[in-house]
Amino acid sequence: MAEVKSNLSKEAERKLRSLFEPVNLSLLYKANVHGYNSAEFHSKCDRQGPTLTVGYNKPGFIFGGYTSMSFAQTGQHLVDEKAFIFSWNSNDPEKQPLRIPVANAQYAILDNNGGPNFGAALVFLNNNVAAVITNPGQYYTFNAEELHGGDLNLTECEVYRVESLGYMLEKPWRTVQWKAEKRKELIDTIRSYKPPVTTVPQVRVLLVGPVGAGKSSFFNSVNSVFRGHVTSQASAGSSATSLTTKFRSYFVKEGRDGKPLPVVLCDTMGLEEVTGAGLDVDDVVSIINGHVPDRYQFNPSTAIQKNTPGFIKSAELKDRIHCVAFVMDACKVKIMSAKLEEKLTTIRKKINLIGVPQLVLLTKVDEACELVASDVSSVYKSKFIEGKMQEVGARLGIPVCCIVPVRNYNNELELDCNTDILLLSAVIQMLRLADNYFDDVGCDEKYD
Ligand SMILES: Nc1nc2c(ncn2[C@@H]2O[C@H](COP(=O)(O)OP(=O)(O)OP(=O)(O)O)[C@@H](O)[C@H]2O)c(=O)[nH]1
Ligand SMILES: [Mg+2]
Repeated sequence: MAEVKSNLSKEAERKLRSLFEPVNLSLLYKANVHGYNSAEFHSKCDRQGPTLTVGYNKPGFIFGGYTSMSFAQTGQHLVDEKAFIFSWNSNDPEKQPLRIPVANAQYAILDNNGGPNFGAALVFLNNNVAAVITNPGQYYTFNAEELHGGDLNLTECEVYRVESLGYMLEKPWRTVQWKAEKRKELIDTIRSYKPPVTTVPQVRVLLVGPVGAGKSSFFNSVNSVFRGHVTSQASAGSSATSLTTKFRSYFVKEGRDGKPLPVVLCDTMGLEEVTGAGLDVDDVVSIINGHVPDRYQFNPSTAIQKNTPGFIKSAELKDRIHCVAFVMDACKVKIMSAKLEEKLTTIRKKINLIGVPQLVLLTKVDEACELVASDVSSVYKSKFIEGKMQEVGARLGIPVCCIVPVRNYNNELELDCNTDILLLSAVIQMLRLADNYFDDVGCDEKYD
């Protein structure tokens, strides 16, 4: 399934998060995409831990309920002292959301095979229609008019997984010098890097990962650091399927007319969970072996063949990929589907056979943790980000020492020193891994 976008505006999300301790909200289910259908809701939301159900109506009310329990279609009432229902009127943005705690925790949630059901007081997806039933009573006490303004019809219904952001460590678990001198030192190291094999002028790093993970943005961000201002040469943005459809080998240049740096970032189409959609696993192998030309138009239904126009038959070491970066969105790690994980594992196995070193770029650390959003230098103090790094490592079978968090530039115009340091550190890590690769292959250039 391609990327599904949340309906919440930044302001609405901030307001809803204010109902909790610091949390992250990950979208699991969206009725206008997955259908107003309780079976669909259960297939996406059962056994996901705490969730927030959010309904939207025409008058601008955003309302719903929270449960700290998992939906599991037990047919029983779930006891949940932490459950509450809420409402926020987007026409009155200054006002804090209304929070109605459960009055009788024994009946907080009716966990049947219907939609989210808050003690029969607020019921979603009843009869699979785009409307709610409200029934203020002994389990939740509220004024229905205040909750939804009198309009029971929904324009959208979403369910989010609610994950606690945990706490901030006093000491970071990786030490980084967040100083302008460090930034300069990293830039100098990259600028003066030379691959140890004379026939290879530049290290080629392949960026692979799910649709919308931030592959193109990573190139744009690194390029921005060396250009001295934020640029966006590669198209980046949100789209249901991959925005990038061509293979691109991007040179990073220092300044406008500067000479290319010794690293080339190779951008690919996003991976999708279904077969025949997004980047083809066999295309990854061909790219790594240096057979795919720049600007090759990916075809999700067939991988590149020897007789495809442009196919590079006699690829040399300089044409091959010397390091692979799996680009993974920190906000999506938890909800990554088993099918996508399987595809990534298949790719990993194939790359292992070829013997190319790999790392993970964990992107969107700002979106995943608001504490990091307000201060990028706290990235190694955030328990939440540490947890995400461990989790993505476990799911992809990559040790945490090969995982680097990054925050790509996405809507700002000016560079930020700490953001640059994270981006540059990621590039340094790629160069180190490429060095290992060159050590392994030596000067032997005989490849298939
Ligand atoms: N907040 C934030 N947004 C990011 C970050 N990285 C990427 N984005 C945003 O995420 C969206 C997708 O980014 P892209 O760079 O287009 O992702 P991609 O992996 O190239 O996607 P496809 O080419 O479609 O597979 C864009 O709207 C970016 O602005 C990040 O680190 N933080
Ligand atoms: Mg892209």
